[in-house]
Amino acid sequence: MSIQERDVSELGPDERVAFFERDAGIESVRSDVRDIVERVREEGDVAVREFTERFDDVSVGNLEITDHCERAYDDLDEELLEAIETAVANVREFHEAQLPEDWRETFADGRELGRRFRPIDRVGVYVPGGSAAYPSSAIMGVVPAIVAGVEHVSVVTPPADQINPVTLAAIHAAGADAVFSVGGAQGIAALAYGTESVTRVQKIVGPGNRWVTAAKAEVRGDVAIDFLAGPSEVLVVADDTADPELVASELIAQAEHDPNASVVAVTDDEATGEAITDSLEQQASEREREETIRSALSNDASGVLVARSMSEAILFAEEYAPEHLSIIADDDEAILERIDSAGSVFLGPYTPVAAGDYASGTNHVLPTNGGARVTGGLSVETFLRSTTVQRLSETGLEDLEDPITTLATAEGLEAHAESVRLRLDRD
Ligand code: HSO
Ligand code: ZN
Repeated sequence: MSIQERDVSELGPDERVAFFERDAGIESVRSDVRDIVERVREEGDVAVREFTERFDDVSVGNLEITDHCERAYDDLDEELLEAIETAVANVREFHEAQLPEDWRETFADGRELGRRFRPIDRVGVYVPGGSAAYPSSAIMGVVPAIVAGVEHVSVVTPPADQINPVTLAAIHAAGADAVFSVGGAQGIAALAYGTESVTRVQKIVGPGNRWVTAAKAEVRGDVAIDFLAGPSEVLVVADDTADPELVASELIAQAEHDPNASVVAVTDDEATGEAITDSLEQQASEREREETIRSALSNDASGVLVARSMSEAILFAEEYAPEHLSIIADDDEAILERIDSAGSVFLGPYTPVAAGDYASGTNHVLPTNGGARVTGGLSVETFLRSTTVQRLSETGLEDLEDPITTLATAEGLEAHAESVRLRLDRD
């Protein structure tokens, strides 16, 4: 099957639902995941080992593999090492620029108010493995936590016959404190509740497959999480100045992640739309992961869409709220002005999504399934908590006496009112 070519204005209600109400597809594994989480919570390492044998077909010795990461780093070939170090440096630099400063300000009437930011103490990062081992995701999860000042960063990653040495080296380069060879729902449960080997954390971040995502949904509440991320998505807004081959290459690139990836091009120019479709066909057949790519292209939430105007194209993009938004058009800044919902935006022909996936410095752990309507991707703030601070002067409190005591009385909370009066009636 190939990609659907449609006019935006002719989409029916069901088609619009398919585009705009994407979900992470975790329902089908929910009850299995609940059992796994429960068993790990109750039995710790024993259950972790059992599930690892069952799902990964590996019997692990030591769950902790922190030393292996250092060795993998030392043994890695020069070119890979340099690539990792460049990515780490750029991601660190961008995230350092996000560090908020504590502040205090004196507002009118002797009210001194402020905010301070402190890192979360213990954080867990899930690093995917399996058929898609992602060293880059290790960097994206760990570096911002380190920059935020997190005291202890644990990583869990699934064991394969042999865990990808590049992933291990990247975990080390990123600066993780402890690394464990456990993946899937059991990895998330181990981080959430702790086991004999794995230290319990307070927040879990990072992308994973359906099992991982369902497990994050399951433990949420007992532990904080970033968000529930589904398969990769990209939406390209293109006008008639866009090179159709570049547009198609963006769709193909994200399509190779997952048969359930969602990839869309929307353009106000019919000829451009047709050329994108042709190029997709051509490029798909040239790629190593052709099968995965073709599945993703044929998804209900994938398509080449022709809009009657750029405004209609922009409205579609806004409603889609993609994980990645690429704008390849003459006046890209004006288009961006009209977009509020996107995880990460890529402007112009020289800015492929792959730049943000690996090395430009922005984070690639981003909200999918329309999550960009309400949240952004991983950032330094993900790993910080904020505290407000205040000091009132005597006159500052005097000025607030009436509103506080009046509201407290209205709420029937006399002791609140009294705690104010007591201070002012003293002399
Ligand atoms: N595009 C993915 C991240 C990634 N790409 C990792 C390559 N490696 C996030 O949707
Ligand atoms: Zn990618």
